[in-house]
Amino acid sequence: MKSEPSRTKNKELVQIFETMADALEFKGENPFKVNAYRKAARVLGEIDLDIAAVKEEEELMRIPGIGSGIAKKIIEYLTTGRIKKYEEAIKGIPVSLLELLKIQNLGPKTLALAHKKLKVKSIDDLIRVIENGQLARLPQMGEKKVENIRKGIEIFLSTQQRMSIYEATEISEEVIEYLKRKTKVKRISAAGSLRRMKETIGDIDILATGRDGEKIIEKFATMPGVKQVLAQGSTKGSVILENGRQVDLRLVPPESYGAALQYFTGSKAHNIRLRDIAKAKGMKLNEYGLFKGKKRIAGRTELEIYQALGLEYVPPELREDRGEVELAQRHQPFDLITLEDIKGDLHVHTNYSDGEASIEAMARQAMEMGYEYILITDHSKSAKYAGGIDEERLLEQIEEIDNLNRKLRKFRILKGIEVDILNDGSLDLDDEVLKRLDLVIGAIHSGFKRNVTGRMLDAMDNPHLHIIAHPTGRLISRREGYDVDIGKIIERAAEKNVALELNSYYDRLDLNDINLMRAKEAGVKIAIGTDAHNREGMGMIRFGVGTARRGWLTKTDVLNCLPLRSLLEWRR
Ligand code: DGT
Ligand code: CA
Ligand code: CA
Repeated sequence: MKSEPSRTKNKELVQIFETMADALEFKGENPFKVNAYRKAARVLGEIDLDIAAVKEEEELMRIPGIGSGIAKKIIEYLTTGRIKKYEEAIKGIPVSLLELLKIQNLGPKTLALAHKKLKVKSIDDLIRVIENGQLARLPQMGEKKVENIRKGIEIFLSTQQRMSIYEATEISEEVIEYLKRKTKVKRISAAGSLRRMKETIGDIDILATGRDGEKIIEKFATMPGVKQVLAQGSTKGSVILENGRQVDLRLVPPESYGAALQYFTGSKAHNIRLRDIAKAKGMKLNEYGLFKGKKRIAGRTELEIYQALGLEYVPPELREDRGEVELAQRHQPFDLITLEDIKGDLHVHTNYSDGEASIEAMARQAMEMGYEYILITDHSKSAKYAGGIDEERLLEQIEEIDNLNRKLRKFRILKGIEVDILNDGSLDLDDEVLKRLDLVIGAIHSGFKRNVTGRMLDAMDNPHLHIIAHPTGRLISRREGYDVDIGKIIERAAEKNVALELNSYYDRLDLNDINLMRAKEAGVKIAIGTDAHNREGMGMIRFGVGTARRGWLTKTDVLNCLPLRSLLEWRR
């Protein structure tokens, strides 16, 4: 599991650097410094290298994103078990306070003030000073600000309890892999919200068949990484892992596997609809099968259950009772987009801005994934915190891409940019340079409260812009998103033939399922990109495609299902 002996040093260092970034931000330190630590944390979390095996500073500095300052601190940690600068950074800040910095709308300055004047040290303290009105009475605070903080707390509390789809996927794959290796399970699959590809997951449900259930459940309950066993029998096991996450394993007989998979995949709302349909046909549906009297007429596979109910098979991602049952009754095939339909990644960073890998490395990764093309989209100059590039540097990048394309066969690196939409709605780079690119993505990265809708609409007036990035700006675990009228954006995007992005990064998934349905309805094309900052990041595409499926998208709705030539023809 996650706590295998290898790479524990990486994990410890990720924690340390993240906390350092938070602490320095709280103390009002220079954002570049803060960012360097955040980046180091991300890099260490993602590289394959086990840091514990490193001896030399030089070795570390070869890792993109690790400079000499960070390298020195890592060596210090490996040799002495501590980092002096870390101790300095967190000095005087209680740990519970650092946690609070993850709350949306609660900036480091406000928190520092609440800490000093009202002795706020924990989330409970914070809720108390909101309830009794003390926070609103602090200088420069007021009811509106406090209301926003209250909303932030709600999001914080709700996402603290649920895990990201990324975390849930990693855990479930490791558990399934482990059980396949160590026990005699036959069929095994994730069920529940994870199989439906919901953006956050409460607990992980796994379903399996196999002889000697007791033994299988015992292996499950004693696997590495288990902190507490909630239940252990011959058909069900339930455990809490070291990281606090819950995993349930159920063993069912093969003749019920389809019925159980259907039942435990949910959603509850979808299941209720199916049960009613069964009832109306004089049948009974439960997790053991579909029955006519005492006779089981289906249960081995999900497909035979849907068929016996007179329905088209409904893909798990659609099972939310949002109209899928009615369509299945009319035998409309769903034809959803699949991972194999994706022909390229339309949002990728390189070491020209805040990415960690070269253009060529990202392109090679894309080729390994079987893509036809990749769109390079580094940040533009106003995004200083992300090392955004100016016109001159972009021209250099264009040249490098041209050279690489001459070298690569049957693959095309497309020239692009993730250009900032400025406060006045104009784009951050000259049209003269933008027009030399294959595709231009516009993005809001600052001024989240400043007329975001108007600025996006203005940006769409620029004929060089093709795609709007992460249109609502939400971060699932930490912020609600811009104050944007997404209905207006969708309407204008349809008019102007501008595509909207589905950003596949697990904490964004923006547009979300509901907005994707609206965009599709309006005839807007969707560009699925990963926003990858390294090679591994391109793997996030699976969450993008999962979300696209939840939004009912087919391959004809998605820009990067087009082969290269049609994609280039699509440009206005
Ligand atoms: P989560 O874990 O909160 O992200 O959401 P789910 O959907 O995984 O929910 P969970 O783990 O409570 O239960 C897994 C599935 O089991 C759920 O999607 C549908 C099914 N299920 C649970 N309770 C009921 C119920 O009372 N009636 C029906 N029909 N199905 C249920
Ligand atoms: Ca669940
Ligand atoms: Ca469950």
